[in-house]
Amino acid sequence: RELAEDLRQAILTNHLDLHYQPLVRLDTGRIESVEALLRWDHPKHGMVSPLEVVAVAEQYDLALELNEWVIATACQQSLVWEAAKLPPVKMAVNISPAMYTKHDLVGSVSRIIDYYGIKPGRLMIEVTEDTTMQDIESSPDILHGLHRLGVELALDDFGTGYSSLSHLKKLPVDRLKIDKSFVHDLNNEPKDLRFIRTILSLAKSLELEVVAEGVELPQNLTDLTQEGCTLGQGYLFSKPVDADALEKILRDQQ
Ligand code: G
Ligand code: G
Ligand code: MN
Ligand code: NA
Repeated sequence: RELAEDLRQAILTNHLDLHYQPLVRLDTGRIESVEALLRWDHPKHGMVSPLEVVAVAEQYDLALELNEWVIATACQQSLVWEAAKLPPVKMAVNISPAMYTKHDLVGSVSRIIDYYGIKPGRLMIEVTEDTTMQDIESSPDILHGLHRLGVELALDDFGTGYSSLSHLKKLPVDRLKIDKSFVHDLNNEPKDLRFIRTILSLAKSLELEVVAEGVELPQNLTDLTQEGCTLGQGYLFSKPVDADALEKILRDQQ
């Protein structure tokens, strides 16, 4: 509860931070987009895991404030990079379950992109497969609503949830992000390799892009490329870094 009060203050006073991790094209190594990841350096407790921050926000009715802070801050950063004439990259943000199920996500995103005047196509919303299942009835409407705004959609942690093919077919998402648990041991786990093959062929038939998360080893890159995966994210390319460090990475790529 004390942490919740601190979090409320941190949101209000802008004492949270976003780090950014590149998603790269596996063939060229060029950055295609960046994912914004929440960081909270608590004055007393030090770094608080984003999972805990999200859990506290969900429990103490701060999900709306937190998610709006994340979306708005990511949009501002995207505009800063655009003004600095850096190579254009899409900005991906994570949405928490309560924002999806209890609040007007479409309304919030709409207001924020209007307010900042960011190109909607520059913004990518990530929701986990599980979150879309929690609100299985309204999911197609929410996602269609976001699509109508022009933002892109990614299904996060894909493969760890229980969504069915028929569920997936109803969701107007643009990309699937294969959970890192299937990627890291690809070379030694025939099951994971078969799983990834299945996802790639499913994605092809549904005309979705696929991102492999948790690419850590050169061998992962080799395996994924061989299987025809085109986008990846992971420590092999870069860990999540602060805005200045990411700006430098983008600049070096010009
Ligand atoms: O960045 P890190 O690997 O520590 O993130 C741990 C988890 O927290 C990941 O599952 C990530 O999706 C989630 N996470 C990070 N930032 C955010 C955020 O801004 N919003 C939400 N809802 N989840 C986040
Ligand atoms: O759940 P989501 O995919 O949003 O979580 C992203 C999280 O994964 C971030 O917290 C990030 O720090 C972490 N991450 C990113 N790349 C790697 C990686 O190569 N290996 C591992 N173990 N974690 C990673
Ligand atoms: Mn994510
Ligand atoms: Na993920």
